[in-house]
Amino acid sequence: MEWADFRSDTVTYPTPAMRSAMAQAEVGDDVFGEDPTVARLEQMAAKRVGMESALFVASGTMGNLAAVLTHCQRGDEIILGHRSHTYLHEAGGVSALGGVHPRTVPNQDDGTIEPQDIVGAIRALDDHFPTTRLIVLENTHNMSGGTPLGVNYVQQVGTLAREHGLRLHIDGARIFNAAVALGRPASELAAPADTITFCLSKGLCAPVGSLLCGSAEFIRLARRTRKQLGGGMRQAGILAAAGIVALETMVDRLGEDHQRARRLAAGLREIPGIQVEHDPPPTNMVYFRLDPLTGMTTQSLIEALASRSIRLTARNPYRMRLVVHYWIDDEAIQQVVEGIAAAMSKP
Ligand code: TLP
Repeated sequence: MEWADFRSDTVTYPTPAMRSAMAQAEVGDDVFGEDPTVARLEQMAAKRVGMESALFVASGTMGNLAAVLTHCQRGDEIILGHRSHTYLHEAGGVSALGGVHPRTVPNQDDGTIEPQDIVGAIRALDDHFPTTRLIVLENTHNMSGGTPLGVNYVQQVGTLAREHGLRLHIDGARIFNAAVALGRPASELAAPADTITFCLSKGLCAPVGSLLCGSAEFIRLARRTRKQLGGGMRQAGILAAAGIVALETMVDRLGEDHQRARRLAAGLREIPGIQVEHDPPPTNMVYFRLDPLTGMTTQSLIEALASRSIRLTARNPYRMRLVVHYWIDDEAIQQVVEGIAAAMSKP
């Protein structure tokens, strides 16, 4: 059975071109620095985001964790949004494994953090306090509707970080969605940061992997951190080969996903009892709320749509996120809107 899967863009499986590149990849032991395909991917990745160097890691979570553990020591503090992925959805890795203290400040509706909130959270030098070391931004901001953070905003935070002797890391899991939506190169969005992580395994369809990018010296240290995390991979060129195809062929098309997401939102907003958030959706995600008075819950929608071979997932009983990606076509958009409308119209 063919499912239309809207749960995430992480569900994307590799394209035929990726499978063939994987089958033919030249490989070596990457822990010895001998995998030419990984080396090529790392060079391409660094270039795309305008950084000196890059490191291939198993996941976005590992990329962010390796970044934080390399930037910080035990007892250091990072400032990040209260709805950031690193704070909410990375199993507390920075504190569990790094002894790093997360200091949350409010994310605004557009995923930004007010610069004055960042400044207000910076610790004075005092033996009572953790040491503020790093600011973490997320672009696009997942929990804020997949909203891209603009170039000016990121520059402002970069300047603020430098003024206060702090570093800036960007969780750019979907940085290319941001770049395409804003019509700016990813390198411009990354320029104010010291480091950035981006994912190959989401909208870009590669099966596995993310890149942590930064200065040559930072990446040299991060390579050791990755080893400590058990992330030194051997013939990883098999995976990197798909990543190269992803970077070469899957970035420019992300605008198609954004267009379909807008079409999806336009269909959903017509359905009584549904309130689309962040409407029109800025990138590839559509968040919506159900009016509790309709008697429907997200669980009942999930069940109703499963009978139409459509997979959905929920944030809570009244809030849902649908994600558009390469394997979602126009027909799937039409089917999900029709399916949700039908389910909502049942007494
Ligand atoms: N996000 C996943 C889930 O974990 C929620 C999703 O379906 O959106 N940063 C951001 C902004 C992310 O959205 C994700 C994954 C990650 C990091 C982690 O990437 P992976 O899953 O590769 O560890």
